[in-house]
Amino acid sequence: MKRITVLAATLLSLSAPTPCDAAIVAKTFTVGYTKANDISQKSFTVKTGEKVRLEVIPTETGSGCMSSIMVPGLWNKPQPLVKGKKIVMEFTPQKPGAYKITCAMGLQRGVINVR
Ligand SMILES: [Cu+2]
Repeated sequence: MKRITVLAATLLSLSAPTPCDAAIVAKTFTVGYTKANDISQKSFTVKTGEKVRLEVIPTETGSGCMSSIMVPGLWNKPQPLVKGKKIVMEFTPQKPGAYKITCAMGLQRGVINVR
């Protein structure tokens, strides 16, 4: 008579919820980009002291003047708009105001209103 040993290693993944990025990143915006329409949302409103994550997903590669994006005063490093390459800009506004969303040269394409 053969003995069959069944090793039942059942792991129950019922761990308690842990703090995740959602708790740290208060506000996330995800927008698209095309050459014709630029960013798909152009006006944003956030709160002072609130951490903001602005994601841009280009479906086309930008060219010329508006082929990069930045937010002077909040995100000062121009990011190139490249097809399929997600751009993530994270910042925590410290002062209220209307912050322009621009190209690297400073031409406005949108605004972030910090209340
Ligand atoms: Cu420009």
